[in-house]
Amino acid sequence: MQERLKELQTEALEKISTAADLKELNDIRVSYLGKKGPITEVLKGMGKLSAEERPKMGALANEVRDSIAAGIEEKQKRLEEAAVQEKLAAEKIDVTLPGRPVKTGNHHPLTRIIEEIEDLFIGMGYTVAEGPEVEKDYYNFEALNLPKGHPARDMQDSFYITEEILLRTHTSPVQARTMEKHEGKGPVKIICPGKVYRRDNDDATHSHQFMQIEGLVVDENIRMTDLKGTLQVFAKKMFGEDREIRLRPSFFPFTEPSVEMDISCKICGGKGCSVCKGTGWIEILGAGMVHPNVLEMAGFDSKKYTGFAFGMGPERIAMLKYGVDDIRHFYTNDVRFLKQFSIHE
Ligand code: 2NL
Repeated sequence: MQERLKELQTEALEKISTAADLKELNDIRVSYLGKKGPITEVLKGMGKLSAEERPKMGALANEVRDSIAAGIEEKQKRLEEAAVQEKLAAEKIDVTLPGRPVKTGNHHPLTRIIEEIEDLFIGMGYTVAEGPEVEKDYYNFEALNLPKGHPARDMQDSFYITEEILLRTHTSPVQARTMEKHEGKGPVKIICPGKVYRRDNDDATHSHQFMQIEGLVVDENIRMTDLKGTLQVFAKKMFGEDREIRLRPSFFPFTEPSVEMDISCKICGGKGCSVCKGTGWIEILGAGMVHPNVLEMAGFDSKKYTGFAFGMGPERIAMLKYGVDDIRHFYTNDVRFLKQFSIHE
């Protein structure tokens, strides 16, 4: 019996020392120290021993069981420690490695131009006004001195939704609405950017949907010279202090008198080149003194109040400023085009 116990001890300790993981170790614990294990079996045969031998054998059995249990505990500690070390090694990170670059987007070139123009006018005391793209015929045409049957309505072939509702063909209705809300009391000083729509066939210089920015000032004693000075400041800030402007007579139904503004060509310095088509001047925008009918329809007394307005196309400004040759680039949104306007490296 004594030999059998010693044998079990050696056998168990041998197995413990070769156990590769915690599961294997637990199997050893169950098979040697469990209720149905060999030590318990041996102890069951103690009844056959003499009274003198019984306590000695009991003590030995306890000793064997304790040494196996201690062996298991010791091994368990080492396996757990090894598991922690392995995990630490596997999860090791090098905190000195450089970080991965964060990819950033950038503003659309038109957004940049529009915000630049907005900021410029905000600096002169204007506020930004916006309005609906789906507009009433009244605000898009009638309130702007374009009654039904006016020939200029054909010039701006429009997307009608019903007889009285259309996609706005310019941002002027925003200004008509703002003036009307003012209830005839000046001053009004606003800049209106937004999307507009016209029934055009798209090509290098036309798009059925494009952007417009208009400005409007209404107050007492507003004169043509206020318009000219404002446009001069705008042209120099936008295109360079060395630019000159000139105003040519023109026609718009909502302004009288009406003008178109040119800036001196930067490419040739006024001598004439392909960009300015040999004239030395490049057309930038249209403007004029607000027509008395437009003021009256919005509730202003046109004997007391006068105003100026101007309108321009951000696409055209962006094309001139950045040398873009096709308006469709702004709307196809090829990233190879858009990336060139990134302010990041
Ligand atoms: C152009 C010309 C222009 C206006 C827009 C305007 C608005 C009101 C009253 C009077 Cl509410 N005028 N807007 C005036 C003159 C020209 O735009 O070539 N735009 C791209």
